[in-house]
Amino acid sequence: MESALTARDRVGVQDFVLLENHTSEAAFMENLRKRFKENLIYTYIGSVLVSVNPYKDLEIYTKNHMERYRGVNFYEVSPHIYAVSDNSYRSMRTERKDQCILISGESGAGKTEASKKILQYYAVTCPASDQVETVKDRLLQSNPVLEAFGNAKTLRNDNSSRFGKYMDIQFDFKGAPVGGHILNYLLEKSRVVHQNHGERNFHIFYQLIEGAEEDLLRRLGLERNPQQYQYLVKGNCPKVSSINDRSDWKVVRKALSVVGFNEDEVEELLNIIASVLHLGNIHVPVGTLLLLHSVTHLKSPLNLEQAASARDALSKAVYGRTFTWLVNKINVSLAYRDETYKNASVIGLLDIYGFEVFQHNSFEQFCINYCNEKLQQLFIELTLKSEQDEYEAEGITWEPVQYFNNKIICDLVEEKFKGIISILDEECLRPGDASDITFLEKLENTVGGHAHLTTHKLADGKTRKVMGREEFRLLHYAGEVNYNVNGFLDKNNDLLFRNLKEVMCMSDNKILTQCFDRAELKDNKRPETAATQFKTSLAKLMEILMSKEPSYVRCIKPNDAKQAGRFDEVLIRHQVKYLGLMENLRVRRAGFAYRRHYETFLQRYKSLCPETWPSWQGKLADGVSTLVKHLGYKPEEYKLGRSKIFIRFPKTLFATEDALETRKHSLALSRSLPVFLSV
Ligand code: AD9
Ligand code: MG
Repeated sequence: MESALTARDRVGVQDFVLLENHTSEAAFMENLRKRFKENLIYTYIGSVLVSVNPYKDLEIYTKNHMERYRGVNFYEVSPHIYAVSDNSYRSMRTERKDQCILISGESGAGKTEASKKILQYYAVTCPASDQVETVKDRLLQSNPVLEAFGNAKTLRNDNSSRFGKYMDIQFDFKGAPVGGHILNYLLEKSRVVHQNHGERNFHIFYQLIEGAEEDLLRRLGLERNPQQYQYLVKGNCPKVSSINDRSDWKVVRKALSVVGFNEDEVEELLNIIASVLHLGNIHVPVGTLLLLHSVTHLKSPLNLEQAASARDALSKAVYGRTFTWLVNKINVSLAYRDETYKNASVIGLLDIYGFEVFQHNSFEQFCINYCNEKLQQLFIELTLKSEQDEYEAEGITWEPVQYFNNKIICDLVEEKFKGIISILDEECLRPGDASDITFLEKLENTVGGHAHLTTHKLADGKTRKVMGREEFRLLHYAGEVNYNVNGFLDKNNDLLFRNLKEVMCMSDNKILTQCFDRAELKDNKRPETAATQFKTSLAKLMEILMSKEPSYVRCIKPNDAKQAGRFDEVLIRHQVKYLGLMENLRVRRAGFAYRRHYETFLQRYKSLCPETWPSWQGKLADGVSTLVKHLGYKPEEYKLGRSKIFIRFPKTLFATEDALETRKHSLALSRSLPVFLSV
């Protein structure tokens, strides 16, 4: 049998707090690298799960694996997304407290995959009844539907989420999933009408064209060739090697039925998708479609460019609203119906679009990266807070660790009056000569001196050559991004000609009439800008998350080539830095590396002390105290809290583990390897 020590040499430690040289970034990286090479993509920092995208299918998500993690303590098995799932589930059940699992990391790091694994874990391992089976299916099948309409190939990720998603899974008192609810955040609508080189439109367009039966295509007036459609040729990338649009179509088509769409509804939905494509080809005379009708019947005459932009605005509005309608429709199908379930417990799953930087970054990247700042801020506040709370609850003194707090960047973006969003809104509402450039000028004048913002103008009036005249640069927690202001005002205003809205309201497509409500026409109030709506919805999301007990999955992208087996040191070290993993580790270690409930600790090590073996009859705390004294723990090595023992150094625990191992060997027990050191 391989000894514990050599196993550690080969595959590293399963929890970074066990690293001997815990402040060294090199040791951290080495551990991550060792494990990655062995296909061990998961490692803990205490209870935080660090996950490195393997870019290949690993045999670690089978039903057997799920069983292995079911009802088992976090530390008794090797790190896994299932361990986090199970831990949240058990906390929800035993402590009756709502949970949330926050998955973060940059674009392509594996957030969406992680969230799917969690959902699958619950679907398979949680108790069920007949009715519950339908709910489980619907929960699972909502994914392919939303991904078809809300994900797309970008340069960073072939299946990139272009909307933010927060999903509540509701459980009844028996622990069976009984319902769900999805909140969606700001879809990147601009993709409908334009894609950068090497990128695609949303998957559904290609799936429909490649996969639909001849009949259906004919009814929709579509040809089986994406190149025919202006909205699909901008990125010059109709095919992606990792994607099979035709088989995906089948999956999505089936999923639509599972989540409760009847044939008519599917047809109406696809009609809208087809109409958007036709709209993009507006110069082609296909007079029968209602959507075209609307553009050609605009009352005010428009020049060519204006007409194209009005058409694109309509396409974006139609697609965006249909997406929201789709989420609502899924929510109706996921809503639990039984009144007795009113007091359901909840596990929330957050899977947003990850931080992204391209050559050209616009309003969409600004919103996406702002959202990531907010999530990072939450992580900082809650990891510090929960650690502090635990020491407090257990009556243990705490030594704080310094973090880089990205609140300063969040404030820069969202502060009232002098935040970037406020300044942008001001320009959007200002009549007269307001433009993207005047917005940039205002930004320079108001926050030009901010440590996290730069423009091409220098304080001495000279200009900065490396930056474009239309750009501002934000120094985000995850790195620098240059944003081009072109289009910021239009995208933030997100306005649609009134005539177009009117025509939409008259449509005989039932989905469209739900998307474009007549009441909206009467309302002359200016709608809130896109950025402000986003800011408000993010603030609400933070409140929701704060009210729950959080678990974290920190996803890391190993390389930019989307390749298996490639561990790019520079890229990964950068992520380790900005995700604050070293600080996270330091916080964990500044106080006590380990904490265990008295009962767990005693149960595991009682055989090492004659007074606690085979069982301890007195108070648990006294038993633990007797045990550690017998083991020779020095007073500075541990503290006894109200319900847990806190151990300062990993080596103390290692020694105890070694003692247990020696005893096991001497008893020639063939039981499994020690839990804390197993991989
Ligand atoms: V984005 O911010 O939405 O652009 P994500 O969601 O972080 O991004 P995603 O989960 O979509 O990334 O992962 C990207 C790709 O990496 C997937 O399509 C898989 O091909 C691959 N991946 C990610 N996680 C795993 C995994 N656990 N096992 C195998 C994985 N492949
Ligand atoms: Mg994603």
